[in-house]
Parts: sequence; structure tokens; C-alpha cells
Amino acid sequence: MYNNLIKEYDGDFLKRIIAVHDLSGIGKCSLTAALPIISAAGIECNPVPTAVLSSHTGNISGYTFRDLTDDLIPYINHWKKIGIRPDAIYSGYLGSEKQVDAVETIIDEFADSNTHIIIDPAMADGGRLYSGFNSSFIKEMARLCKRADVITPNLTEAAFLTGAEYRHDYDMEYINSLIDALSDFTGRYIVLTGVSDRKGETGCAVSDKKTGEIKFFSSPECPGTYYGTGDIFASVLSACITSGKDCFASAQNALEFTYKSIHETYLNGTDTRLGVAFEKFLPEIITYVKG
Ligand code: PXL
Repeated sequence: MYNNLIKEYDGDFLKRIIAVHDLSGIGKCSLTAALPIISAAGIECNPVPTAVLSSHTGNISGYTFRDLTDDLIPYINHWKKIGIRPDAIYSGYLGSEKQVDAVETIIDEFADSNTHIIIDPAMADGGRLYSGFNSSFIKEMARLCKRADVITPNLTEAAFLTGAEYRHDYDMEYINSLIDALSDFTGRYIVLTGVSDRKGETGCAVSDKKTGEIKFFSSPECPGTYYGTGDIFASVLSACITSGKDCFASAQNALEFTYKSIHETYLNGTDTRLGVAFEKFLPEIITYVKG
């Protein structure tokens, strides 16, 4: 029975991403962003749900939380038996150190030299760790980042990973020193988010540690805090990289999509804790991966 399935998978014509994140019912982050975005890119997204929450944990009280850590290894062992072969492994918000270990197991079991490994060390923002995280979690996440080809920390996560001071009012010297320090925490690319080399704009800095090339991409900054946008950015980035685009072009696409979603939400004036209006722009994603 299993052998038949392996044979079927030999005929794969869609690319495949294993996405390891929680599923939050409200807030359009983690899997509720990764699944539609990766599917809209014409790539199959196989979710590994690390936990089920009624909403994300950012400024919303009273949420439920069902931890699925104990299910993760049996879950992926089944995939191993039926011969699943991903083109990329992409992880985001992880609820515990044990879940970080589970992502490492997924990499050990499913990755070969052609598999893209994209790690979003989602654990902090605005100078603070998300609730429930501590310094030993940072160490675990730092270890996981070293297994990645691409990491996507924001400014706060970059400071926590490298032990640098967090500076909201950054200058280029600080950004360059962070990028330098982050090169110990990635196999190749750093996509540092929430930064810009232009006043009044925000975006990302992309660095290829192999060539030393660094490029900035930015768009106008909308006032407010927009939840889930790190996950939306990293999901578009993962889809573009998996479809064969280079990391610089992928980051530019990811920023464009994220900016459009934020700007639409800003115009709508909805409560930003509910997430951004990315749905409106999903049909554009296929043009990124075909272009
Ligand atoms: O990556 C954002 C995120 C994802 N999942 C959960 C979260 C957050 C941010 O707060 O709480 C459960």
C-alpha cells in the first residue's frame, strides 16, 4: 500500500513546501497565511500544525491553546513512510524548545542538498520577546537558524539571536553590524525585516554571505502595528524561492505583497489585531513566481 503512494509521488509536478507553524483561528498569521499564499503560488503546502489557538497571542486575551508537540514526530513519520519529498521546509512561530527539535528532525528526515530551508525565527518584536519565550528558547532558535539557507529575522529577533543591543532608531552602521553578526546564524541568506535605507520607508535588507552582496528594498511606512505581516512576508518569500527565484527578487516580491496588504488594511481602518487584508492580492502571487 505504501509503495503505491511512493510511486504516485514520483509523478509530482507541483513543487511542495512543508510548512511548520501553529494554526491560529483569528489573526491571519502562521498557517492561515502560509496555506493560501503558498497555494496561490501554485505550490502544494503541507502543514505541520504545532499548536491550535483560537487566535494569535498578540494583544488579544483569553485565547485557547492546544499544544500538538507530542503529535509532531508520529505525524511526520507517516509522511516519511508514504514517501513525501519536499522542495522546501519553512518554519515560523514555534511554541516550545521541543518544537524546535521537531523542526530539526524534519530537516534531518526530509532535506537533501536541493531542499530550501527557510527559518523565520518568529519570537519577538518591538524590542520584546513574545509572551512565553525566554533566553533558553532564543538559544534553541539560534541553533535551528544555523540549519537554514535563508533566515528572516526582524530587527528585534536579530538583536536577540546575536546578543546585540536592540535599537529602534537604527543607523546604517548598526544594520551592517547586525548583518555581519547574523552571518553566523544562517547557511547563506539573511533577510532582515523592518528596516530601510530611506527615511519614512520600511522594508528589508537582504544579504548573501557567500558573495557579500547586500541590497535594501523598501516601501512607504503606514502608521500602526500590523499583526501577522512577518508571516505573510516569509510565506511569499518561501513560495518565490521554492519556485526558483533568487533570494533578492523573492524578497522584493514579498515586500510588495506585504505592503499592498498593509496599505489596504490602513485604508479600511479595521482592527489590525485581526490581521491584514492580503486576500485581495492573492491573485497577484502567481505573477511573481511566473515572472
Ligand atoms: O508570527 C506571529 C505569530 C504566530 N503565531 C502566534 C502568535 C504570533 C505572534 O504573536 O502569537 C500564535
